[in-house]
Amino acid sequence: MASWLRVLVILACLFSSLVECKIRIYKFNVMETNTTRVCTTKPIITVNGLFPGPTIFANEDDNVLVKVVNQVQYNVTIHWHGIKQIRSGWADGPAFVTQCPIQPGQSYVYNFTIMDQRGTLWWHAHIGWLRATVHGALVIQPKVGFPYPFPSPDNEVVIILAEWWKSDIEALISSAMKIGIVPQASDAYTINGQSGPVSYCYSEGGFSLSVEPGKKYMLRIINAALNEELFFKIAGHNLTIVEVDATYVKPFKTDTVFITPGQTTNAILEANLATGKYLMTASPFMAEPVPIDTLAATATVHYSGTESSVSTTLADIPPRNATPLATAFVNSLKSLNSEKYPAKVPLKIDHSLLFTIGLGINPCANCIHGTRLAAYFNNVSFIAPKIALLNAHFFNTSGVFTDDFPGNPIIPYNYTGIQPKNLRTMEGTRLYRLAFNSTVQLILQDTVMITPENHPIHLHGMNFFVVGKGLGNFDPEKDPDNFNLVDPVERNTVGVPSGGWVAIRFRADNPGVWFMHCHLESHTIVGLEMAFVVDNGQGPNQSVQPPPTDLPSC
Ligand SMILES: *[C@@H]1O[C@H](CO)[C@@H](O)[C@H](O)[C@H]1NC(C)=O
Ligand SMILES: *[C@@H]1O[C@H](CO)[C@@H](O)[C@H](O)[C@H]1NC(C)=O
Ligand SMILES: *[C@@H]1O[C@H](CO)[C@@H](O)[C@H](O)[C@H]1NC(C)=O
Ligand SMILES: *[C@@H]1O[C@H](CO)[C@@H](O)[C@H](O)[C@H]1NC(C)=O
Ligand SMILES: *[C@@H]1O[C@H](CO)[C@@H](O)[C@H](O)[C@H]1NC(C)=O
Ligand SMILES: *[C@@H]1O[C@H](CO)[C@@H](O)[C@H](O)[C@H]1NC(C)=O
Ligand SMILES: *[C@@H]1O[C@H](CO)[C@@H](O)[C@H](O)[C@H]1NC(C)=O
Ligand SMILES: *[C@@H]1O[C@H](CO)[C@@H](O)[C@H](O)[C@H]1NC(C)=O
Ligand SMILES: *[C@@H]1O[C@H](CO)[C@@H](O)[C@H](O)[C@H]1NC(C)=O
Ligand SMILES: [Cu+2]
Repeated sequence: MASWLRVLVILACLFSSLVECKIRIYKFNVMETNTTRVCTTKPIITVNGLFPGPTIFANEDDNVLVKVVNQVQYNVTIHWHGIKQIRSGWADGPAFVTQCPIQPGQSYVYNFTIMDQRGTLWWHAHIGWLRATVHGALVIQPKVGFPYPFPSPDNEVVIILAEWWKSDIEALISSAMKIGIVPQASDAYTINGQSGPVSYCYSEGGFSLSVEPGKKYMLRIINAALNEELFFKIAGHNLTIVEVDATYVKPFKTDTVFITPGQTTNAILEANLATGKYLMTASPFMAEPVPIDTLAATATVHYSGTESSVSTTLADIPPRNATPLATAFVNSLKSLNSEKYPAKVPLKIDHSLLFTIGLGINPCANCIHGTRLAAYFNNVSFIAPKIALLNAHFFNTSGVFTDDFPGNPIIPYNYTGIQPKNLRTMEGTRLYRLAFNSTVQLILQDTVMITPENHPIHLHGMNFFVVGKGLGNFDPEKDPDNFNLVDPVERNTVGVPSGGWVAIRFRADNPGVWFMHCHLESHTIVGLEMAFVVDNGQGPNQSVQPPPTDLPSC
């Protein structure tokens, strides 16, 4: 873009309360940065030297242009998590799915327009485990003239929850993969980049949120952790949940937020006490008890005028396996489903699919145990291609993927019964093809292969409605009777309960190639991924745009 135009746009944006800002321009330098905030002084990879990275602010309908400049030794891509990318799949970001990586020294302008969504989303690297430190918030304000459908808060605050490793994470993951072992767990959790004053990982006191008595704060909470579902709470306060994954929900009060990696939650904090300091915590959830300490990241809500000597009111940290707490939170989520924001749940279904989810074990000649973990949808462990799937789809390049992904398990069995003897999986780059505007019901069924686990599954390119869930095996005769087709929550990432299932529905109204994967990186990296290919409809308005000229090549 010409520099005079840039200046003009920036000026317009400065007065965005008067003039609606149509174009948002950002520059992301991906760089090595020294940090002393958490635990160690090792260099980390950041955007613009910040951890968490910069917040992108936009309005619904804005065109967002982010020039990403790769100044590090690693290949980089950035994903705009939850942005629907209507016809602009080239800007979605997952490496080898919608683009080749931005190689060291190269740059790429992500160009997308935010349509028909508003709220909190986020962005993160979508290659290797770089997203551990390369992530930030994406705040979408509603269009002018469309106020929030709840009382406006006095202030808004981004709260990013993450995981921290003391050692170099890219080195750790590549050596673990080479010899087929599970990469070591993180050393700490963080709230806005700091772990809080915990003994095992010193960081300068932790994040502090200053509040004034009587005021309302909207917390835009993001779970950017790599491998942990989290509980979030503030001592002495209830929170009112008003939105998840940039869709409005029927407001409800809770003292504990449950949030999986990939999800976002807007919660109103009423500073309804006169004074004091209150602990904010982020602590892990794991349905199956595991022998790991419940370490929590801590921060503080600090009422103005409170002496620093006043002691902090502590929060009860939920036990790691507090499944009822997680379930109660999830069960409270319902779409707002108002006249202005109707829940457009597909009622007629064109594709009725069931994907099993689980972990298996495959032989591996170079691995120390002679085997490695593999993860799958329907027994297929995803193998990344050498060129991007969207490229192959757009240019009809054969030999990159097949479109024969099984819509249902090839060999049905009792998924949550006794563990099968054969733990092998198939490998492949298989996609599931959908006609433009066709409708899908997808049952995501956990299995007990190796161990049942809660998997947060994320779909790119389209939101879905969570119409049902249950424990054990999905029963196609009885379970649909209990589906909520009126006001189910709409989102982009859903936790599949450990040893159970969820049912989602969506309309394939966005042409392109859309990745679907577990948002636990330890599962993603061993193949818990697949993609839908949504064909073009009629004419340019229902077709993938041509690729931008600066799209990286492999
Ligand atoms: C980071 O710190 C190391 C050691 O103090 C120093 O050699 C290096 O130049 C620093 N890097 C940056 C990018 O500031
Ligand atoms: C962004 O994409 C739109 C739609 O393809 C295009 O019209 C516009 O020129 C692009 N902007 C830039 C700066 O390339
Ligand atoms: C939070 O909500 C619960 C349930 O409605 C209520 O029992 C509790 O007193 C509330 N706590 C605060 C601090 O408002
Ligand atoms: C790919 O194939 C489709 C369907 O046959 C055709 O409409 C399209 O023009 C082809 N695209 C290219 C780039 O050749
Ligand atoms: C599946 O296995 C579980 C656990 O052994 C058992 O309770 C259940 O009845 C089995 N379901 C079917 C359909 O056989
Ligand atoms: C998965 O695929 C492997 C390899 O083809 C096969 O041996 C195994 O039986 C399959 N498992 C299931 C549950 O279908
Ligand atoms: C998609 O299908 C629905 C239901 O048949 C229809 O109402 C809608 O107009 C279609 N959308 C497009 C873009 O064709
Ligand atoms: C395509 O979409 C644009 C913008 O929404 C609209 O103005 C135009 O009429 C549409 N064209 C067709 C052929 O539907
Ligand atoms: C980056 O990606 C390119 C294209 O796939 C590949 O050839 C290259 O080896 C990768 N470089 C690094 C540093 O991983
Ligand atoms: Cu994901």
